[in-house]
Amino acid sequence: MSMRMFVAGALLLTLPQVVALAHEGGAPLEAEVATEAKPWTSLDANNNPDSFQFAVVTDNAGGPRAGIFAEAVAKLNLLQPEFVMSIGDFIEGYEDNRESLNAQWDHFLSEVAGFEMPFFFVPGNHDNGRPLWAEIYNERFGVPYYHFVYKNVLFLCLTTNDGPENNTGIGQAQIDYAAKVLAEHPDVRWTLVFQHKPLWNDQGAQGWKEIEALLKGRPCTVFAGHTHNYLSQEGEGISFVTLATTGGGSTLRGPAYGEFDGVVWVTMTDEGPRIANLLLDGILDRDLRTPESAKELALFRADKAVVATPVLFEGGSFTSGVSKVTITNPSEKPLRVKVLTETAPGIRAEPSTIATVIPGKTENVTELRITADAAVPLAQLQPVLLHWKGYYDSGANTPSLVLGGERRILLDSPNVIPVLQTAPAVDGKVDDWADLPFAVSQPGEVWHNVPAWKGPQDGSFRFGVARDEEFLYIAVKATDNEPCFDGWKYWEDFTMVTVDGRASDSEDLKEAAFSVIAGPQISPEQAAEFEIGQKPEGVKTASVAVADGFTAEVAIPLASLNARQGGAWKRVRLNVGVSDFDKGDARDGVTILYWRPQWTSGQTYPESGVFVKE
Ligand SMILES: [Ca+2]
Ligand SMILES: [Ca+2]
Ligand SMILES: [Ca+2]
Ligand SMILES: [Ca+2]
Ligand SMILES: [Zn+2]
Repeated sequence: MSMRMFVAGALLLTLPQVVALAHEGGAPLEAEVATEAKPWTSLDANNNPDSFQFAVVTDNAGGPRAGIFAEAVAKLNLLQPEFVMSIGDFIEGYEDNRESLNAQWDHFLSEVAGFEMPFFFVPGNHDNGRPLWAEIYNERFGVPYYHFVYKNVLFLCLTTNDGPENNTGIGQAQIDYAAKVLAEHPDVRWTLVFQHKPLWNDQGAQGWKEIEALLKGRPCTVFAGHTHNYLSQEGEGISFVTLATTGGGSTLRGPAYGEFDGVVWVTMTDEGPRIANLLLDGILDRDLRTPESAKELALFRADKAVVATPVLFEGGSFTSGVSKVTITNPSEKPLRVKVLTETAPGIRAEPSTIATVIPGKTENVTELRITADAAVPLAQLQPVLLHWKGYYDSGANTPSLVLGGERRILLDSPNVIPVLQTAPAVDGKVDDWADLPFAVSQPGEVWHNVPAWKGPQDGSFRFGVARDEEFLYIAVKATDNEPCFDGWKYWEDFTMVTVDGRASDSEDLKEAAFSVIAGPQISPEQAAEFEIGQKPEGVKTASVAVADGFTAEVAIPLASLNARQGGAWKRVRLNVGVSDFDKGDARDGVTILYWRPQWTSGQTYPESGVFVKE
């Protein structure tokens, strides 16, 4: 493709340079920028006039789903191909009287009439697979096979129900026709064949070997359908593409199974066709989100939709308690909701599931009784998980609006801090700790990138809390399938201990709380960038990498608690988090596993993570 470049005003350097580029016959791409550096990579627009774009729609029969083909028409009009091809099975057929067949065609053609560009018919077995059907098809569309040429590309449209009595196959007259057409167009740059059945996968198909022999040796792509099952194949130097559905019967298990409603977008280039599969669900018009629809959805805050109170108990071990689960529907529309409870072994929730429809602007309250088969020490308790899904069901061909999330019911009680005779060395190694009793295999909150945490085998941790007369000590052992300590900023593994040293809940938490970060590769500068609040003088941290994760120790001077609590400290609230970064998680951001919900989150409660002196 040759191009001409026009440079206007190049000698008048005081004027902005005007650059215009044009393909022969194409419109010039004009731009004005005075600088030598340009805010573009090229002015050579991708507009080869020999290239063109068309779409292909596929099966609409065999248990058709109403409205899908009409949806494809509307969505192709958004994309504006030059024309639309097809591979047949337009109507369900399978009637033996003219009247009902004609009624089916009238309905289908009323949908086709919506196309803003030409549409080319190719018959399928539902359209012309019996003599009467073929008769009606030919009355409406003239011929069952034909060809045309566009920009030196041959389009050959065949019928695969051309055997005796319109059974499967390609008859001699059609083979002769194809031979003649192909002979008359020896030098086209590409041959595109459209036919209903993928006869190349059918060894016994009458006439196909002859067609294949005619196509062999020329650049050629054959499109078919019929199986409702997408498959891309190569053979005999020919490309074969079998398409899925555009409304035809399908269980729609998705692209991996070749089952989806879609259209094919073909760009014919100098190098051959470039084929893109577009799922109908992936073609959305500009009004997919408007202020009105955004406002409607904003009512539904995932962290407010399902709320559960913590189960608080005294005495260090848990036997049973009740959480109040409130599901709120802020919309006028009914909310269909399902909640599934997940408990640790030995713990039961009753009811174990909630499934209900909540009328508009109301809430549903369920009392969930949580029971341990045998008393469980606090340090070993894991939260009860509520996995919920909410659905606002909508009209034809629009999927329900599906909302979902997780809520965690914390089982919590104040902890008494053990006193040490010998202080641990704050060196990051935890071999000087007899035990790290707090086991966090199910976090109280998974923060930010929730799906990146795949469960305890991905990341879990244990921690211990102890004191002597001078310091409060916290030791953490993180276990991780993929330790990462060479990251940038928070893209690596570390622990974060948050301390609330207030005497009572009435003081401002924001002013009183602080966090301490420790990790094998976290520098003091990096920690300082992410730590919150005013860290007191004399805090010590250390962390080392171990084979399956890392360990860390933090020491908080008790003097800082005394200063806050007027002389003799009595209690402190703690939260321990572990950032588990794994290389594959980067796409969706950082994940921090917290023992208790963050104190700034909507799921926190005043009694979370309370440790008392005695
Ligand atoms: Ca140590
Ligand atoms: Ca992960
Ligand atoms: Ca991990
Ligand atoms: Ca990791
Ligand atoms: Zn078919």
